[in-house]
Amino acid sequence: MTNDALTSSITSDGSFTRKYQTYKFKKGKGKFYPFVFNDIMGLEDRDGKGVRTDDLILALKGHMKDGYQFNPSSSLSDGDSGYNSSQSINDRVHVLVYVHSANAPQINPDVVKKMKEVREAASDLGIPQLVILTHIDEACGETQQNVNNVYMSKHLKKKIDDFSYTVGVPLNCIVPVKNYCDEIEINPDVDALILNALKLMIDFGDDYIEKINRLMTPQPSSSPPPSSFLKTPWREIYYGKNQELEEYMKNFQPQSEVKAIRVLLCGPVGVGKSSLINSVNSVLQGRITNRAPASNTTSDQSFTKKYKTYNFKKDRENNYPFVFNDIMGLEDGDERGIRTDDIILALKGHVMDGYKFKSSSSLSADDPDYISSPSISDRVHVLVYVYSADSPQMKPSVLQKMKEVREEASDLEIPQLGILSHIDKVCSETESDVKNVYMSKDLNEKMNDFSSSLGIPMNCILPVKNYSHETQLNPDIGTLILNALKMMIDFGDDYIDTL
Ligand SMILES: Nc1nc2c(ncn2[C@@H]2O[C@H](COP(=O)(O)OP(=O)(O)OP(=O)(O)O)[C@@H](O)[C@H]2O)c(=O)[nH]1
Ligand SMILES: [Mg+2]
Repeated sequence: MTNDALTSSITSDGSFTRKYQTYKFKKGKGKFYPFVFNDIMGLEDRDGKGVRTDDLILALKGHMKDGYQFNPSSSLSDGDSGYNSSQSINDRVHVLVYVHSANAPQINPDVVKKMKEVREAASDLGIPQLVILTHIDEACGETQQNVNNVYMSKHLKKKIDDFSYTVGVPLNCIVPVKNYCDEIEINPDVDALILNALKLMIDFGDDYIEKINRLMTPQPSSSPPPSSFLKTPWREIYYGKNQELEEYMKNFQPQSEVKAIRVLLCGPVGVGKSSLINSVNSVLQGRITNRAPASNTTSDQSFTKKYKTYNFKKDRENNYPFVFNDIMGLEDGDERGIRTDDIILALKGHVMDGYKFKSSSSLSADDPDYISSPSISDRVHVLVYVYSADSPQMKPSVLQKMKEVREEASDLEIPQLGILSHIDKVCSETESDVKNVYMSKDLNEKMNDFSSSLGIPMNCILPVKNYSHETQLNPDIGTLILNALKMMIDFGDDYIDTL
């Protein structure tokens, strides 16, 4: 016979147990059973008396330190010495047992309410729950005589049914016991009931721990997710031939006497227009450069505000015979971002280098930045729509603006192509190696969407990764940039030949 947990023989409506206490059970010398019981203060009717439900819930979650002294008028809080803020699975409760006396009158509604609150929290946490109905020996004469009569007592059956109904615990989770109280000898029948209840508790707890562990360890999925990766690329591209492309750029001469092929970049805010200019320059200079200011902040307002021409140094004296024009980004809504009529003026060569765009009004013919009689060189020879593979679907108003520009450019017969940037952001395969660009189904889909929304043929859409965080050149990024650049200048060259 043992008496580790202090019990009270006085019948009172105030709880005798005041502390949160963990009890271990000795198995042998220096050994313990792998289960512990936690005793707490009892639930009482009325607020400010007995254990608080929020304290009970904190205990369920493992926040209550062993030895914590309950305070019925205020709950344990983060920062208290009794609060365990770094609780582990071991500190959590793995089985919640409601103990109720078969000899007690109907449970007080306030206590029922508190029990339900705890039950709800425990259910949310997935903690298995069962009920131990004690004092079965006092339920009726038959059980008092012999606890083996427990499942024959109608009175006890009714008690169990009532309790199940009131608290909402299924009947098969309610087990009757008789605790040792006045005995000095152990009784095998009493033991059988206790052991039966104990078995249920540890089995429930074990199932719960297994469930938590299962949830915490990633399970290998039985069938692999559908692959978004193709076995063979859908478009051929030759890597490792940058030198040939660089040579091509060096030897390139426009077919007509136009000084430089003018490439205009347009597209929504933050898609990488300025970065594309920097990336082209980096590839041509053989080192990372940053001439066109690009913005690293995510904003819905364009960072670039001016019409700016960028040329690229070929050697000490000469520039390459092509220039890029950076402009303000297109924004969602009216009077926001660059105006489409300003882009159209730029296409026709009316916009002076350095002009600062205004969202509220277009460049007018009497403005000093207006070129009234543009030369062929002032005009745009290739229009490039830049879009990010990392962006969601284009906003309808932005798409509408792009379409307006496209219509005008088509009227002017300016060749157009699309550049899809941020390909490294589409999937882990392109992030780790841009050479995978034509094997990603997602990217293929993005390029198709881009093509169909603007009506640009797929073979005029090229993917790139701009230099963004890199401090060194990467030949494969270079290949994509050089391929895009070659298409731009070839298209431009074809166009100026017709002028
Ligand atoms: N990872 C990655 N980042 C990129 C890429 N292209 C651009 N960026 C980043 O995207 C951000 C915006 O790039 P910008 O070049 O400023 O974009 P923009 O189109 O000029 O933007 P506005 O001038 O504001 O209209 C910057 O932080 C760039 O470093 C790319 O291909 N991959
Ligand atoms: Mg910009």
